[in-house]
Amino acid sequence: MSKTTKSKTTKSKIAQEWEDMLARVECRNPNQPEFLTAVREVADVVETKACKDKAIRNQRIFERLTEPDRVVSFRVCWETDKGEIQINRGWRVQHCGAIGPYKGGLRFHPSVNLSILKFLAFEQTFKNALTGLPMGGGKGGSDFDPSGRSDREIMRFCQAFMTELFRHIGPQTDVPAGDINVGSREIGYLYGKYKQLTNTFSGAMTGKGLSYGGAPVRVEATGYGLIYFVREMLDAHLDAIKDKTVLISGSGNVALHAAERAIQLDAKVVTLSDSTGTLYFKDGLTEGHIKQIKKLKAKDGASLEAFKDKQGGVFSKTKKPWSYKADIALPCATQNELEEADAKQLIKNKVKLLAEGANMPCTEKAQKLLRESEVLYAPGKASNAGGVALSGLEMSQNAAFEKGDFDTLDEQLLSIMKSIHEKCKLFGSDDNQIDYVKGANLAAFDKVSNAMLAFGVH
Ligand code: NDP
Ligand code: 2IT
Repeated sequence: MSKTTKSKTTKSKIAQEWEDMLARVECRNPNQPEFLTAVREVADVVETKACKDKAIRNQRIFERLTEPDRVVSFRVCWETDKGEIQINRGWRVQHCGAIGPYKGGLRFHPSVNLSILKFLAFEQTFKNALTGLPMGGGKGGSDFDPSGRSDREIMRFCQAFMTELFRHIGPQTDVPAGDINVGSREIGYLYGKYKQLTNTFSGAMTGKGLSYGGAPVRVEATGYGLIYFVREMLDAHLDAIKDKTVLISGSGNVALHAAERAIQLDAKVVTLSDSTGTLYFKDGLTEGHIKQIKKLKAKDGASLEAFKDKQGGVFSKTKKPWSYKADIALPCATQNELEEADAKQLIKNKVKLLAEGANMPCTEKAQKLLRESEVLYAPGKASNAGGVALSGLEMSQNAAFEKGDFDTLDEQLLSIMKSIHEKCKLFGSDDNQIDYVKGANLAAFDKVSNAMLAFGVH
């Protein structure tokens, strides 16, 4: 056999093994579309490295990463104000502890299931690696629907949830934080119960209130970090955020703080949305509007439609933000909220940049279209890493028994977002173009796989 034929045969055997591995992952995880989509995105990017690098290939590092270290599922039983018994399901997915304690948020939403939490935990492992801080990946939550629930009911649910979760977490083991429908109030109830059950006061959770160990800027960090990342992307392409028109979806923690920072940097934010529809302001929202919307949203279940100061603004129950013309699109609500047709519309409207504030907001088909177009596209694991980065700084603060100040932490956040952009550039540059999906996934995989190789087989 000639040398070339031999190397071709070897190559195709390796490619076949990779395909078989992906088929096994699909087989082992039936009915988990979100998880499989997240795996496919990383697999596509790291395939060459994972196949070429003998140690990574022989040690089956990528396949190991498709199986969470541990998944805990538990019953959450609680009582409504009327004394009715409610039963929900709670989970914690401890995905990968190779580079630090498991770290990631908790989500309370009726749509939560194991596929969604496994995708979020998988993504979190790579996102956390990009921050440069020693944090592994995890995610948890419940199918509990908080809408329409009283404050006391939320408290009882959080306490019941922590009564089971507390035995699986700890400052050196697993450090949960917030995500959809888990904000400052819920973290307070959860952490209070943890503290009581363990008789400790430690950094076992982040996103804590400032009076009990929380870090300034944690609340703002995901949205602010997203805008810092967008600024780096524009800067790398000789452009700037000033005067850019911006579409934002969602009106929660990430969306409102992204809007706030963008407005402060003289961009024109024209949309926000929620599960009831989209609010459009042709001349741009002001910081005053954002303040009012924050107040409105703090009221349980309030829809954006109830936002009264609509001079110059319109609310549509049917339109998505992506139907409007703009330079920048920032999906900040939830997974799969931006579909193929939306991506087509954005491309047709000549959007310049799309950066994900939410986790996996673009469907697989939408992502493909965007990556094939001229649009600068940043995946969430890079562009929304500011939140967990600040969580990492909160963990350091707690471990050192210290308290950070707003300006210093904001500077640190900026510097972490810049360093993530640098990693994307380093690992994702082709012909002077930055492929952010390639850069983010390769940089993160490089770090996680190195650690896993060091530990040997387990
Ligand atoms: P919030 O609960 O504060 O806000 C979520 C927003 O998204 C709300 O406006 C909500 O509308 C909307 N939304 C949620 N689910 C749906 C749905 N199924 N359809 C339409 N709209 C929906 O959550 P966050 O802002 O914290 O999180 C938003 C996204 O950002 C999530 O993907 C999260 O994983 C991601 N993320 C969050 C981080 C954080 O630090 N909080 C860090 C990194 C990423 P409504 O109120 O009507 O339900
Ligand atoms: O998706 C995310 O990065 C978060 N919800 C934040 C996680 C954290 O631990 O701060």
